[in-house]
Amino acid sequence: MGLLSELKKKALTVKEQMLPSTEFDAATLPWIDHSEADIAAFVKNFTPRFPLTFDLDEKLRFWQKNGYVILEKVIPQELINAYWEDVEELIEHPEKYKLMTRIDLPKFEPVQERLIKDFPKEDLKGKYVKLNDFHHLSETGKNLMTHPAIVNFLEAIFQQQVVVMQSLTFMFGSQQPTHQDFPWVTAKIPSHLAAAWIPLEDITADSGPLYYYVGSHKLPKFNFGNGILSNERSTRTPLEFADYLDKNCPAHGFEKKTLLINRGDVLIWHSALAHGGGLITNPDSTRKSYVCHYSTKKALPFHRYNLHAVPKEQEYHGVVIYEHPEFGEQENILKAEK
Ligand SMILES: O=C(O)CCC(=O)C(=O)O
Repeated sequence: MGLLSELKKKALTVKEQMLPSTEFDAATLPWIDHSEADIAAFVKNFTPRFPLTFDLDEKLRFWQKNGYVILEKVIPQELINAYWEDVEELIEHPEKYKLMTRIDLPKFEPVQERLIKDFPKEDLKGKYVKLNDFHHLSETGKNLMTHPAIVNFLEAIFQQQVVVMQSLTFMFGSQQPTHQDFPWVTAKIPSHLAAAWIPLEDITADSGPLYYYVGSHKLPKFNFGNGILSNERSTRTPLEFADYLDKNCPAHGFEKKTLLINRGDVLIWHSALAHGGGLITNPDSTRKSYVCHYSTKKALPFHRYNLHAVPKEQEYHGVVIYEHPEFGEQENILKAEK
């Protein structure tokens, strides 16, 4: 490390220790997170981009109180089938595609994240596989993550142009410890973040379903030793964070719920909703799912793989998706059917 960056790091460390952040910045908070948010007035004046397929007033009230919404039967089955066909093509022919993939198995340590072609093919169909940002290759993935029902809801809560931040595709449950997304999945404005959990099959209780604590977006924020975001200067670990959430959510009366939704439904959750992946109790039970994180143009004016370059923009259903900064030649290599 050069002298200048070392000095910078020291100054930041001191600043964060003296004055650690304890909350999101009120000046950039989405309107609905303000205690005085007037949902009735908002709905009266809001023009959704697409015809509404759910009761916006009811869903916004539910979101404000609970930190999530479930939109039922909004995604067409054909769109889900077409996306899964792309996933199968990828897994059958990994040598053709440039995609970073993570497999959390000890045998792949210390490099558990690699180009998909660098894993043995048989492991790609097993557990602990996370396909990172497959939407870059799959145009259907882009159409699915920007389905009009999702866009209508995100534009209502953010009141700004929505931007895709990342996506994860799973074949099996993640069994991830409890966490909130904002300390990790950071844009310039950490409160400008929401995620959609799109089941690609009906979800069963034995497959390690997602769980979440209802209302936990209002929990006082965890201090990583240097504020509410986790970074290389933090002195507290992800496991301490999980422990804080698992103890304090029940203590605040936030009920733990399991997400048993079906193909066609979608869960959208708040940046600070505590959630995790449940235990897989039947090792054969798959849990095919597509998890997409979104921010706003203001908070994420760059691709998160290259914070300094001006990104190439694409637009799907009004949502900005930045082209992959390194693998641009493979963008949309799997075309959506016309
Ligand atoms: O789907 C899961 O099990 C976990 C996904 C998740 O927690 C996340 O993407 O933040």
